[in-house]
Amino acid sequence: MTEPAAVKAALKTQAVETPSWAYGNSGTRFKVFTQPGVPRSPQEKLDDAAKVHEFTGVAPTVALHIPWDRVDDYTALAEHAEDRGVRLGAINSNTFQDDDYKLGSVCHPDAAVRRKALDHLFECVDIMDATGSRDLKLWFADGTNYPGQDDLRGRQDRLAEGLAAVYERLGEGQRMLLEYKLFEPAFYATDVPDWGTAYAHCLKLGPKAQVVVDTGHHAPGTNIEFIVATLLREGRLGGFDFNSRFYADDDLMVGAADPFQLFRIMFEVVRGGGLTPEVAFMLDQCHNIEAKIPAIIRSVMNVQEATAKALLVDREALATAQAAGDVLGANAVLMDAYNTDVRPLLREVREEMGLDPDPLAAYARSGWQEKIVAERVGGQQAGWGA
Ligand code: LRH
Ligand code: MN
Ligand code: MN
Repeated sequence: MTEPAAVKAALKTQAVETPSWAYGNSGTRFKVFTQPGVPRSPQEKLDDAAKVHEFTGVAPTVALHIPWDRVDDYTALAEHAEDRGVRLGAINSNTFQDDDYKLGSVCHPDAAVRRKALDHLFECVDIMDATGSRDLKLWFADGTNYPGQDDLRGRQDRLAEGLAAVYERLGEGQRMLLEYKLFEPAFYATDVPDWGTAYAHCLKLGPKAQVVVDTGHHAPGTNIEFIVATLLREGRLGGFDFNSRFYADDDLMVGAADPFQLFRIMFEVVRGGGLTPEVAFMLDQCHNIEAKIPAIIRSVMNVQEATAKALLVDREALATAQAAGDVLGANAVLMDAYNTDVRPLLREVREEMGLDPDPLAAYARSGWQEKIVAERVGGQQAGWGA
């Protein structure tokens, strides 16, 4: 059994990055619902993210999405974040919302469009230079809708060329995280559909290229913890986009649909030595119908609970049962940890960190929600889900 003090220490140093776009209005292709008090600017998104960190103590960084968070002065934006006790995290590129990208971005058959996409990716690296961000997160909506529409192999060649150019541009201490997604918006063939494709490209590029696992980007039934174990084993797990799903890329609160899956993923992270800053634990969610800041607090708490349970697995007993071929015994060790109520432990952790043991209640009491509802009129759309 892992010592309680070690479990607590690990939980105190855990860091969950929240996404700027989760603070804005969002919805589905049918309707974007507006909520009172949502941020009107990237600065206000950071103000809200700072509240999540204030009440959880483990959400010190905020991911940006460009151009959704475009500002004139990124150094000033980083200072704004620091003044509020948070830092800017991963820079997410966006090569999917312009008309030019109808047939793809870095995989597009037209060199001029590929150039435009590349220029955007270079701009993102410039922004990282200004913000001090370590990670460039790349997700490409590239793909085709019909067999024969474009040459599958040719698109891979163009992708490799684009990625190599971005890799070249990375500075000291910077990384690129390549995100895969099974389908959507392309319905026939996506150019980076799975971890194997992402891994193959990263392997060719070099150690600064890492794979990012968005938990909503797989076929139903996919064993995501196996992918996590494999990538960690190969030293190529750059991070997560956490969220949960019932059907496709639902972007619901992490741990809401399947807390057992989140536990299994976190167990492989712990088992593989991945609970380190080398693995970025990011949320990628949209809160279409629920209140945003409390939903993000809840999500951070869900990650903490899964992590606590993963840390509580009696690894020695598990190894003994596994070596003895004790199928039921080994399974029971894992389930014992999963079935532990870790909420009292987390309350203690928070108290020891000088926080309120109940972050949601503390936020509700803080008056922040009333303040932003009163002060902010005309909140920004997240830029996603419209
Ligand atoms: C794509 C994705 C990717 C984008 C984000 C808004 O589905 O997961 O990470 O940047 O959503
Ligand atoms: Mn994502
Ligand atoms: Mn997604």
